[in-house]
Amino acid sequence: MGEKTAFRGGRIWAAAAGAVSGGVFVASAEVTAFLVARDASPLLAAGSLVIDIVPQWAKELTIAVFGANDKLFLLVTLGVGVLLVAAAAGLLERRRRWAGVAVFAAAGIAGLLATTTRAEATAFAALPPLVGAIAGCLFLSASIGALRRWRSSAAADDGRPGTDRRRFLLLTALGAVAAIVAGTGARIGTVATGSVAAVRKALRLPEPSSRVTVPAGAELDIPGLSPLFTPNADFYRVDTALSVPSIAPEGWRLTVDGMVAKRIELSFDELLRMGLREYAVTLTCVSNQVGGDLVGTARWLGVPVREVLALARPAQGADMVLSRSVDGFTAGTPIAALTDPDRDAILAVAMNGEPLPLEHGFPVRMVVPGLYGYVSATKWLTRMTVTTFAKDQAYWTTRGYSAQAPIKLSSRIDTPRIDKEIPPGAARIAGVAWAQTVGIERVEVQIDGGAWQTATLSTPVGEDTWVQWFLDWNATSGSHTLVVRATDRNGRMQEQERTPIAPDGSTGWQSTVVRVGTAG
Ligand SMILES: Nc1nc2c(c(=O)[nH]1)N[C@H]1C(S)=C(S)[C@@H](COP(=O)(O)O)O[C@H]1N2
Ligand SMILES: [Mo]
Repeated sequence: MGEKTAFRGGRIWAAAAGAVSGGVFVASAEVTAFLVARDASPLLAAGSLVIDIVPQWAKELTIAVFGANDKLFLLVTLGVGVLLVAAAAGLLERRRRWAGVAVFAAAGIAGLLATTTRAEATAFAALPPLVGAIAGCLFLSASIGALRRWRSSAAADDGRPGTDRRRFLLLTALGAVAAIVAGTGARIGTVATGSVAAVRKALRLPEPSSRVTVPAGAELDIPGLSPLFTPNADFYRVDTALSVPSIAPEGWRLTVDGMVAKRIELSFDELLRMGLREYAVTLTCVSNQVGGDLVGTARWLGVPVREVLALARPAQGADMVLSRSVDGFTAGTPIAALTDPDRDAILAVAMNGEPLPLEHGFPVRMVVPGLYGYVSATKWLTRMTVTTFAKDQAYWTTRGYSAQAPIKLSSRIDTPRIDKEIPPGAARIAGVAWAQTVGIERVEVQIDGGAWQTATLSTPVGEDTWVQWFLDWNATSGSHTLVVRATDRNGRMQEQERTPIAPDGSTGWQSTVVRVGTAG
């Protein structure tokens, strides 16, 4: 009979089991977020939602009362709210099976909406709330089930209440400990390893002291023609990185060492304080085939490399800077190209108006007009060693490519395309041409082996950017061969002879075939 009165406080136990289940829910979501989607914690997503929807006066009041701890206050409030709702779900579940589980399922759906509707959400963002809800529901159902068994065995007084009581208490205690340990562990892990994507998104760069002026007529409006500035999403990407390095600006350091009077180290903020300027530069890959698309133009914000090198004072006799990426890639750039006051070699931090995309070298990369990427454009830059070509070899130099590799002047036909028939009549042949550091003087097009016709050029932004060109043509039905060639401002014509990309870039005039349909 004594055992019968031992079952007391059924409501409190149910509330406790509910609260622990809530903890299991949140902790499982945090662990999943840590593993697959660092910025898809349902708790934080709910927090952001609250920040977005609470009225301004409430925000100001919170900041007035809690100061810089306002976010902590929000999270603690949210945490307490979650525990209260979960405790209520425990009570509901005790009264009616599935009633509490339904509350958890609803919370899971709310979490799903919160994590998946954010602008930067990936498909993985659905996992943390899903896994959390499933784990929470299972735990709630199991613990309230154990509580029920304890109660009924106490009522029946069949000698098992002691065991059932221990089972319930053990389950609840284990759940609580596991939730606290795994939940805080995952949260700390997520914060410590930070989502660099989120840091990048929140990063505000200082205004540059100068901007690129884009003259009237720099951009032609012709369907099928490459835009003057290549959108970041369309910009070609070439690197040896299996997974994109993720470096937070806070932890970033640039070391300048080697043949220098003074070895220096710069933080990201120190680099920014040197003053940003904007440059328009066309980047080109040595692997670009004639007519290929491993070339693109962007507006970059950066600091001249020569100003950074000047801080370290390179020694006489040095003729190369070996730049190194965090992933081990290296490029060897002639020091003359980096210190030349007439060439805007920069350490770039932004691309087309936003911090460098992670794939394009966040937080800092090199951009050197006129040199192929593999000898100059080191992404995820971390070190510049002043040295000599005789002493050091860069990544691609030991793999069959030249140590020195200026970009070869080239031209490309963008439209009409070889794979798309056009109607007969007035047509526009258009494309781009580049001769970085020199500029394009003339682009000529030859149709079906006839006379070379001079194309109209867009107004150049500068000698480091490509120009667009077009030629009007009266297309007649049938197949036609188009050939393009460019001449730079030094009077040098693009080489006609075809050579492969190795060891220092392809040459040759692009030739393409256009099919023109019949009228009507
Ligand atoms: N860290 C690193 N930087 C790198 C490379 C690389 O493999 N690793 N490739 C280079 C090459 S070959 C080119 S053409 C350019 C391409 O820059 P993008 O991917 O931003 O277009 O980056 C250069 N910088
Ligand atoms: Mo490249």
